[in-house]
Amino acid sequence: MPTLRFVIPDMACGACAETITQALRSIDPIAAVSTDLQTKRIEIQTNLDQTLVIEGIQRAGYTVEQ
Ligand SMILES: [Cu+2]
Repeated sequence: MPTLRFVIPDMACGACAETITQALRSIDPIAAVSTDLQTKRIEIQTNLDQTLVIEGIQRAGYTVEQ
């Protein structure tokens, strides 16, 4: 699966990371999501289109930087 990488500046704690991970799993149940709170980076392995992934994160309430 392709890997998408973004920066999420507002991802401040584990609860944020969990909220975002759940939001992504709801649109792709087999997505592999890894987050790094230090660098605010997220890595998502998914076959979904990048636009859908960004929208999913934004719908969860977070800003996405590429
Ligand atoms: Cu948080």
